[in-house]
Amino acid sequence: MRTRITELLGVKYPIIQGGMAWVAEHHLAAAASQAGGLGLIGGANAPGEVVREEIRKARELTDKPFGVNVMLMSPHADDVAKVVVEEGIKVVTTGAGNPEKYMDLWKSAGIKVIPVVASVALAKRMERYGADAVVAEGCESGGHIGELTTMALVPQVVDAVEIPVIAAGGIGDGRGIAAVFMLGAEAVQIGTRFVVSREAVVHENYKQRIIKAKDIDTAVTGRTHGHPVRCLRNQMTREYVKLEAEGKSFEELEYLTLGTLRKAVQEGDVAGGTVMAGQIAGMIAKEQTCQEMIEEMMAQAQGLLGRI
Ligand code: TUI
Repeated sequence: MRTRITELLGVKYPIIQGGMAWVAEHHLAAAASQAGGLGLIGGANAPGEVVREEIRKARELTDKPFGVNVMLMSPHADDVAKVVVEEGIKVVTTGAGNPEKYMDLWKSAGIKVIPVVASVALAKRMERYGADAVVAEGCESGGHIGELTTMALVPQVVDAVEIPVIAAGGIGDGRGIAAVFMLGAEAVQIGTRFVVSREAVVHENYKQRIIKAKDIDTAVTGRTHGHPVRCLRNQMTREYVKLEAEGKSFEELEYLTLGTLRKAVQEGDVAGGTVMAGQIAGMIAKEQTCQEMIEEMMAQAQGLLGRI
């Protein structure tokens, strides 16, 4: 399955592993790239030097291309933006904001820039600023989300821009890949399923919570402050909803969320921690290697698309 995205990125398969905070570190990024997709290191809230180390460690594990996701709400975003240039990273994705102020720096360094967008307006703006592609991410995703579903967002973004569109949100198997190709996407970005990959250095409790999740087990916190985050329902989300109703400030609530994501991913506190996951968590039944996942999904997608 060759598309403009496989050509642009120089990858075998049109699958990008999401640059998830705390989860997308060098082991996962290297494994996803090694398996023929595009792995991403998630910059999240990490300082530039930590991201530099992650890049160097990933390079020891693979000679395939991988990228870095720059989380624009991070206080270290300016530093991370420079580190990716200094380290010769070829692909950058961005999330949770508008990356305009970094576009010139990255484009002049020859970096392929792929902003994650949740609206047609931002997609068009990013194209004008020289983006090479966009990820259109629907609100089925885990983590920080926009308003529209993947089904509604992807075809509208495809119609609005000339650059290739990568679909994200609610995709967990080959059926989802085939479906978004029908909507005009030329690749997919997948997060939640890769959390449960063998290579993801994520606490076993977190992986098991995703494996045991049912379709209706995610909740969205933070809607009142305009920063909605999807995660699995637990003691933390109940507490958050309570504090949100009491009118606590965005800063207080944001602090609660970010600190507790690390607690869930690294310490396995899946009750008091934030267990970010998308709506397809209910479809994930077992841990597999990145290679097993990618090959299974591609075979299923190709079978379906071949029939049409
Ligand atoms: O960024 C993500 N997902 C994330 S980031 C993250 S770390 C975090 N944790 C807690 C609170 C906040 C952040 C966890 N998950 N996905 C990409 C994405 N970007 N989804 C939606 C957007 C988005 C939304 C609005 C991008 C731009 C935007 O508007 C920007 C503008 O200025 O118009």
